[in-house]
Amino acid sequence: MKTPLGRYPVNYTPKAFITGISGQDGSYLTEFLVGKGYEVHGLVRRHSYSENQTTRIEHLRDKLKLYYGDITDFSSLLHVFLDNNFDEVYNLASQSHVGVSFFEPVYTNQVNFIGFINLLEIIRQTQKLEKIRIYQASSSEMFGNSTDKDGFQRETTPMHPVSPYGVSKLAAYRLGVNYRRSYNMFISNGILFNHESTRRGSNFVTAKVCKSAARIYYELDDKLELGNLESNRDWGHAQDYVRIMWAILNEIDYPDDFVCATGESRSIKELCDLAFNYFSLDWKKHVISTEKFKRAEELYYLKGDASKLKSVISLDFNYNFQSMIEEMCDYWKNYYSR
Ligand code: NAP
Ligand code: G4F
Repeated sequence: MKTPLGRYPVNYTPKAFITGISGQDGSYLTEFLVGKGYEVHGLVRRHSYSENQTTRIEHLRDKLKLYYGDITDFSSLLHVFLDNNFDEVYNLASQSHVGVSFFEPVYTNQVNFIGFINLLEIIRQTQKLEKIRIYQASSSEMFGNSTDKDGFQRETTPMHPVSPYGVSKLAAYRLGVNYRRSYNMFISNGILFNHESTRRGSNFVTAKVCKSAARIYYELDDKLELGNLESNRDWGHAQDYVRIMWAILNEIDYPDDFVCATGESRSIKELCDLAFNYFSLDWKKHVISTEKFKRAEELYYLKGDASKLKSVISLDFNYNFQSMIEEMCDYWKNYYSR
């Protein structure tokens, strides 16, 4: 077995617990931690279609310890933590769709905020606090339409979220800081900007566009309905970003809050241009903007400054925007060619 790099003694097998293990980031993080020799445990929700519970982590199933549970259900977490002492906890569980959060504001806050209180309280009362390190999946959505004068968002930029999701993430972020100070717990917030991959849910805009361009290419569809085309996002790759989550807990020996971003912002129109060009299509002939996919309040512009993080760890990203979108288009092209 490979010895995990970093702060653990040789031959020690660290134990990590991941909420949201079945999601985009959870699945890549699991691969990464298993590759480093961790014993990985994770919380999985019950789905009516059971294959959906673990689709993204099916290839790793025999290496994992999975528990049925829900972060809003205190008891489902309690028995896991009473039975184990973890070295690292990654809280990735989330109702993570911003648009959906306008339709499910209470549930979004129950999962993203109350769920995190559940987790922190159980950790505080059952774990060795001098040992355990906790990563909280905070989000650039917390900034809302707030930027510094130079057009970037960074850790010190005022946070004025414009969605129930953003509000829930800001509440959880502040709770993490509060528990860090109150109880001397090692809790770090990764303020991650958008990150995508072939495992991205296809109701997020990058995957929706790549998937739809593939369907139009194969003449399965002719039109793509999107919402607001005027937004800009700082898009990175999920595989690059899960390495940063780990580094925030393992390569920095104090808990803190860190922005992780590429520092480049792209528009939805640029995204459409790139994805449709991949299929030799003209997006303007196929994409229409409809009210149905517009949000009650929009966040128009994200561009992150990761200087604070770069000053303490190296950010070597394997992907840029173009290579990421091409990989996603490849994936959807192959998917429909079957
Ligand atoms: P994702 O693909 O939507 O995954 C979310 C995960 O949370 C899934 O495993 C989901 O389980 C689980 N989950 C949802 N509700 C739950 C509940 N009540 N109890 C337990 N688990 C629950 O999201 P992601 O893109 O991997 O994002 C990971 C985390 O980073 C999230 O907290 C997200 O808000 C945050 N984040 C993401 C980005 C981004 O651009 N991707 C940027 C900043 C922050 P099911 O599989 O059963 O649905
Ligand atoms: O892909 P999106 O849904 O991502 P959004 O809202 O930025 O949220 C993602 O990133 C956050 C980090 O900033 C995460 F915290 C969060 O969990 C999630 O992963 O939308 C991106 C932009 C928005 O401006 C949206 O209005 O695309 C615009 N958009 C235009 N048409 C659309 C659509 N978004 C979606 N999902 N679907 C559309 O049809």
